[in-house]
Amino acid sequence: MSERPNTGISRRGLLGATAGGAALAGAFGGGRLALGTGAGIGALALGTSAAVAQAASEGFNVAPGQLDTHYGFWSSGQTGEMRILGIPSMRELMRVPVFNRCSATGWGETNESVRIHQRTMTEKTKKQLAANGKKVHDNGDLHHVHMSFTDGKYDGKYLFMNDKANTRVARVRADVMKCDAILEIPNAKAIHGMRPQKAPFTKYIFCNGEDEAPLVNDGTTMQDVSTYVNVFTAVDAEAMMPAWQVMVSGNLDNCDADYEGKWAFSTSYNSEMGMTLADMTVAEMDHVVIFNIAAIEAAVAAGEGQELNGVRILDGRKEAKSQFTRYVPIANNPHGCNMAPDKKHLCIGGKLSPTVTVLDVTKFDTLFDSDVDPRSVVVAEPELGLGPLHTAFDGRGFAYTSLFLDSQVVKWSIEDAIRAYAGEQVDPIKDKVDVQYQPGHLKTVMGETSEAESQWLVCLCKFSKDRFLNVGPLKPENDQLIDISGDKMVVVHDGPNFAEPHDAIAVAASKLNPLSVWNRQDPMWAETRKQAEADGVNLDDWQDMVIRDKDDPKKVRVYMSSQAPNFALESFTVKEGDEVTVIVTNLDDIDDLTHGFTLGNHGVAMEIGPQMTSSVTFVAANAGVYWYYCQWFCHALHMEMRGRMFVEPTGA
Ligand code: CUK
Ligand code: CUA
Ligand code: CA
Repeated sequence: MSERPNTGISRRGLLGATAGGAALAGAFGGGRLALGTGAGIGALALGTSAAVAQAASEGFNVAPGQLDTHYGFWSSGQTGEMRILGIPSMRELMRVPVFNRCSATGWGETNESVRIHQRTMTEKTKKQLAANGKKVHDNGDLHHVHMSFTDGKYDGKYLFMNDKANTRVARVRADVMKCDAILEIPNAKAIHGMRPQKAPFTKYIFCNGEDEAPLVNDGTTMQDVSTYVNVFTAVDAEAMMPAWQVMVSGNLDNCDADYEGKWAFSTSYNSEMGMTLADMTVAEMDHVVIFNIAAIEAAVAAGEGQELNGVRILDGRKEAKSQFTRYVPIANNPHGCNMAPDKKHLCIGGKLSPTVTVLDVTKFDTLFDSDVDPRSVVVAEPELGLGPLHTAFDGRGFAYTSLFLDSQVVKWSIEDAIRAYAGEQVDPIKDKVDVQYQPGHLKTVMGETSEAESQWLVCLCKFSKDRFLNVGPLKPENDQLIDISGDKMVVVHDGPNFAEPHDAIAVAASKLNPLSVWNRQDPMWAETRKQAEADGVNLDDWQDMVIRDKDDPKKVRVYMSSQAPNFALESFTVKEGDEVTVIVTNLDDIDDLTHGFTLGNHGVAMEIGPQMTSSVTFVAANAGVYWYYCQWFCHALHMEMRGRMFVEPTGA
C-alpha cells in the first residue's frame, strides 16, 4: 500500500489512509456493521425490471420439467458435505456427505464409509478419536471443490475437496457422486486452499497448510515459534496419497495452478509468521509463493530433503535459497488466487489492499533463471474497491472480483488493467453491481478452465440480512445468480444456503454422465464382498442368512437382500451383547429405486441404492424386540417393508 499510484479513492480511501495493519483488519471486520445503511439496499442495480425480464427470457427461469444446462458443485464449509445445484435454476439437486455424519445415508456410520474414513488415519488421530469414543471425525470444514482436469478442461472424472478442520482432502467419484477416498495429510496443519493440477492432466492435488506448527509436533518446542513451519503438499490424485511436501516461509491461504503443468502458486497472509492478529497484519507486504514442480520432482527423485511420516519433505523456505520456490511480494494480507482462462494471467485478491495484483505466469521462468526483481512478473495492479477477495473470468477477457467490504462485484478488463499499469489513460473497470451481502467466492460457468463461458456468474454472499424471512438468530447465506451476458451485470436470483458455502464451480452438463444404477462389482463394498465369500454367501442372489463367527462367537453377520417391498428376512435373532453386522443388498435394478435400513432405537440407518450393498455394525446391548424398516419411500407397500430383530437375554 505504498508505491501504488493512488487513483481517486472516495469511500475506498479508508484503507489507503489507515496506517497500521491491525487497524485495517479492524476496519475490515467492522465493515458488515455499516452495511445496513445503504451499501446495498438503496443502490440496487436490479431496479430495471426490464433487464430482469430480459435475463429471464434468456433462460434463467428453468420451467418445471426442464433441465439445467450446468451442474454447480458447491462447498458447504462447516457442514462438511458437497452440494450439487442446477445452474441457472439454483435448485439444490443433491447433497453428498463427505466429512460429515449423514442421517439419511449412514455416511460416517456404515462399514463402507468408515473404511474410507480410516484408510489413511494416523495413529495420533485414532488415539484422539478412541479417547472420545468415536470411530471417525464427524465434522469437516469444506471450503473448496474442484474437478479433475485433462489439458486444462474438466474431464468429468473426480471432484476434490479440502477439510480445513481436520487437515484432510477427499475425492468424490463423478460417476456415482459418492466419496471414495479421504486422505489425512501428515506434517501439515489445516488444509485450506486446494486445487487440482490443470495440465497435462490432474496428476497432483495442491494443498495449502494454513496453520503453523513445529514440524515434529510433539510438544517439545511448541512455545518456540521459530520452530514453526508451514507445509505445502502435492497429493497423488489417483492414489490419494501424499506425493511430496515443501516447507515454506509464511503461511498458505489460497492456491491455483497454471495451464502448462509447470507451476503451482499460493497466497500467504502471514509472511510475518505472527501468532496474533496484530502480528499477522504488521508487514507492508506479504507474498505469493511460486512452486517449481519440475525442480521439486527432480529433488524428490534424487532423495533430497527428509522423509517424515511417509512423505518426502523439501525445504523451500526463503533462507534455504532453493530452486523449489520463489516469493513475489504482494500488498499486505492477500487472499484469492485465480488463474485466468487466457492461460497467462494470475490474479491475486488484495483483501486489505483495494487492488488485485496481476502476474504473468509466462514470465515465471525468469524468476528461477536469474536474480531479477520478483515484482518484475507483475503486469497490472488495478484498484477495484474495498476488500477484493476472489476473481472469476468469462470467455471474453473480463474478470469479476468480489468486493467483500463494498458488497459488490466489479467487472474489469485484464487487458485494460495491463495498459493502465503501463501508463495509458484507460479505466479497466467496466461495471459494478451491488450484491447482498459481503461476497466471498464468485464463479463463472467453466471459468476456471480454458473453456470459460460468458452467461452466468454465481456470487456467494456471506450474509443474507434482509433478503429472506427471518428464521432466527442463525441466518442463511445468500448465493446470487448474476447474468453477465450483457454490458451491465444483472442480479437475477437469490439462493439461500445453509452454513456455509465458500466456493463453487459450474460444469457444463455435457461433461458428466453419472450412473443411475450401481455396478454390482463396485469397489465401494469390495471388503464386504470378501467377508460374504468367506461366509459362503452370494451377495448377488436372494440372501437370508444369519452367520455366527466361528472364531469370535460374539460376532454375528446378518445377510439380507431387499426387493420392493420386502427384506429377505422378516426377522432375525441375536443375543444380548452380540456385535451385529447387518449387510443389505438392494436387488432392484431400476432407476431411482433406493431402499434403506433403519433399526429402531439403535442409531442405525443407511442408504442402499439400486444394486448397492451396504453394511453397518453395532452392539445389541439390550434384550427385546426391535423393528427395522426401510426409510426410503420405495413402493405402495413401503410402510410394510419392515421386520423384527429379536435380542435374546444373556443366558437364554
Ligand atoms: S476462502 Cu472462504 S471466501 Cu476458504 Cu476460498 Cu475466500
Ligand atoms: Cu424399500 Cu422403502
Ligand atoms: Ca500479513
